[in-house]
Amino acid sequence: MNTLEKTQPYFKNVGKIKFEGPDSDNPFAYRYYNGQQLVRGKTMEDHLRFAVSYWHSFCGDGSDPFGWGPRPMPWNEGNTAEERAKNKMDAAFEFISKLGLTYYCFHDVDIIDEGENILEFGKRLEFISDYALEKQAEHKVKVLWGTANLFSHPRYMNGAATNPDFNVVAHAGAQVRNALDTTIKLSGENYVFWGGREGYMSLLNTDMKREKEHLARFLHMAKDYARNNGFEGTFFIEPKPAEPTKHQYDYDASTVLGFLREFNLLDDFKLNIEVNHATLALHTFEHELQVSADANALGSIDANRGDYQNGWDTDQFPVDLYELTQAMLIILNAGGFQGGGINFDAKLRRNSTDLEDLFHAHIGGIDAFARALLIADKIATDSDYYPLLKSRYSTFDEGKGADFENGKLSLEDLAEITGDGSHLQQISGRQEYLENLINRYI
Ligand code: XUL
Ligand code: CO
Repeated sequence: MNTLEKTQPYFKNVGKIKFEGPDSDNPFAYRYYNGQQLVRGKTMEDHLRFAVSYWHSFCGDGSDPFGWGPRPMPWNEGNTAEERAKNKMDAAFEFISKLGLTYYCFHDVDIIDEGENILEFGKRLEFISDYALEKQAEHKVKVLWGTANLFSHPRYMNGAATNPDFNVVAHAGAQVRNALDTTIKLSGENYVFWGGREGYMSLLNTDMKREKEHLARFLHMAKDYARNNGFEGTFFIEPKPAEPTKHQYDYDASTVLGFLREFNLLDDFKLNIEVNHATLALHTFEHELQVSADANALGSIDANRGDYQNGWDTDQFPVDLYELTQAMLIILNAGGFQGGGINFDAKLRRNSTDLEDLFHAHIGGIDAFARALLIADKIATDSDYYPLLKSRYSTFDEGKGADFENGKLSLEDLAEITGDGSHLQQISGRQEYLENLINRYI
């Protein structure tokens, strides 16, 4: 008997997760996520475009800086890298289909071990992507985005595209070329750059200007290569301020937009906003979404949540309806994602060690987002939220306010209009009223 027959299916105790409605007491059912249900003329599935992330769900064993991983991962069995990679892929597709989802996201190193060197790694990627093509067709599952892991291997300790040593930059280029080839072969809809080590630990040994120029040059090369090889999807940059480096160049959405604009990359690149990265940058998730949406660059999101007491990237599954409702209001108002979706960049807690825990985590996150979508839609259609927001700026809709917006007034005109200032009124921002409004609809 080979390992495959012995262990499959991996999630024996769980069947297909179905929508059973809010009154169901089945923990292995959706209460709110009903993929085919229409919201504003579009199915929930098309609004939310959920993806399972390969790294947390099938590679992460729960290890942390203080201890090795307690999580059993039966799919890690196998005598060769190829066999192990196939087993892991079987587990991944079993899981994604049982959740009834359409997408997954991966790093190159998630789907097969690197091996001896980059040439060997390239061959292994060709092998496992052949298998992925079969699995995708069989399960009707697609790639939301692919990426290259340019941060785990020690060769990248000083950065990848921003490494002060050109030889490492070239190696990163080879790895990204292979990851792009794999993504294109699997009809991946997008490609992500998260610059984990593109930044510095100390400014004392860093020529920041030169490193950022190298990053831009590298992104242009990757984009040109992908476009020349038939990739029509969107590239995403995923901002994060720090961790693992002290300072990351893709600090937050505003910083990344400035960078993309400076280096003429805005036509091809949009943003992938991650909740816990936003809060590490001392912003709310909603703030980062709004900054991206205002620039017409809200590409995708990495869904998770941080911990209010811990300062690091805890990558917990999302559960907070109040926060998610605010996020969905922005996403709906932006007309949805530009090419992307909702990738669960979230991991189980170290002590969640049952195979079923992976289901509870995803079901919870999926239902929380579905519920937030329904609530946000109700707020948008039934409440006075948007009219109130709009009316706050109504003095700019006509007369002198409209002249101001249209650039028809000078500073002297403003002084003349205000006169002695005696006609100014106090107008409440009504923050608490709006906070209660959100709660009312939850
Ligand atoms: C790390 C992180 C990454 C990216 C992909 O904080 O979010 O997993 O999403 O490299
Ligand atoms: Co992420």
